[in-house]
Amino acid sequence: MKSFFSDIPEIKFEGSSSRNPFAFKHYNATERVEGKSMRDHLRFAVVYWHTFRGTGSDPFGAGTMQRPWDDGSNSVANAQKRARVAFEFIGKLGAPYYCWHDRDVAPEGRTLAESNRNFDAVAKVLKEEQKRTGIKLLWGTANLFSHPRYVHGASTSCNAEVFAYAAAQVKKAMEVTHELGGEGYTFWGGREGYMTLLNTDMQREQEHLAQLLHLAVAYKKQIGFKGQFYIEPKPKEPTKHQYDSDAAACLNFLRQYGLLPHFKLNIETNHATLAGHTMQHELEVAGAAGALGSIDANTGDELLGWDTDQFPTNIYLTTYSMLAILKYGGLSTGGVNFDAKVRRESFEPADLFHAHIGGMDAFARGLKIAAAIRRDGRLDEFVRQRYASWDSGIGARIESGKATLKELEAYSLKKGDAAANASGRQEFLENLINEFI
Ligand code: XLS
Ligand code: NI
Ligand code: NI
Repeated sequence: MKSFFSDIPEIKFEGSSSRNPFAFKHYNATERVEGKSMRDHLRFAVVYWHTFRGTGSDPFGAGTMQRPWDDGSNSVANAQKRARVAFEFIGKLGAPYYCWHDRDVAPEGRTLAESNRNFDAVAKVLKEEQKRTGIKLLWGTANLFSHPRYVHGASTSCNAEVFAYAAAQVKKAMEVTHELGGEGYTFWGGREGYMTLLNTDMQREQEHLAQLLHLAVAYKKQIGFKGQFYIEPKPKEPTKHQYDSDAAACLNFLRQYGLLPHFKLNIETNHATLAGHTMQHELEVAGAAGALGSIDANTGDELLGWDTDQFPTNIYLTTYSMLAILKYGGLSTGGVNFDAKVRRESFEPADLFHAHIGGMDAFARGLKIAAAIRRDGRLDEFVRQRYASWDSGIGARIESGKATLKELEAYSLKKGDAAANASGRQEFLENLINEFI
């Protein structure tokens, strides 16, 4: 096949003094950090939807992206060609993984049967390309939000026929993920929420969402798919309120419906900020519950209130993300998936390289800085000290669950006022972080 990126070299690590825009300054795949290669820590993935299907259109204007390999048609042949180009791109970049929705890779047909045939025809090419390049599928997912049939949601639709159709789509997407050796499968509740409560039976809708997930868990077992299931929280957009609104809401939902053992969370930065949280907060909530699975790495614009899905370049963001990820043992089945799109104004193919190189370098720096902070030990030691009153005496007794209210009253009456508090030292700790940035 004709090369579409012949003017762009394979992206290599050249070190921080390099001025080559088509080189990594910090991401050195084989360099070891905390005993593991950067490649294995970060497990970078390229998303098919933004990178190969994004047109650059917005509510006020048409698409702008120059994608010379794409004939603009909805044909299977075009989709197959695009797949080969995608692997040329991912291979040159040196990312080990990619992710897709069913409808990104293959065109939707007039019937479900035709859609499934189209999907199989493109999956055949994806499989060949995976084999040729060694690039692997981090996770697959079904697009249950773009088609007008999903106007009222998919599994949470008021229309049972739509639930059935969504279930069929999930079944097929799971099969193809399995066929391609996918290491995970993600559920993002695209329109699983409401626009107004006036027309919504929220309890029933949530039960239906849980039902679809239970059906998927059962089918996973049936076909022997060993990949990890993920739920991706997002509070709003396209709906006013999405049921999987943030990490805490997802965990509560999974627990309530007996699904927690089967799922981990896929945390996306811009979704965290839309929920009014930091990425670090969401990672902590997931990690503390043993449910930190994967991340959709992007960033929002703090002055814009929607999911702008920009590439992450902020070193504080990547440092805080990697601190949380390392703290909870790293991404095992998951990865750093660039659910991000180049700006509408960045319409040349070369911009796709700049965007990914920048994101990968930002995460590599975040990883190195987080590891250095951990090696230094002062931050951890400060937190350990801060809770030292729990390690012995009355604190240890409370933690052990043996203390009663009566006993604590007697203790406090005898002691008088609680012991003086120590400073939280926020500014000191912020300065400490800056020593490493
Ligand atoms: C949209 C979501 C979506 C999921 C996959 O905001 O981030 O892209 O990651 O369905
Ligand atoms: Ni996402
Ligand atoms: Ni998103």
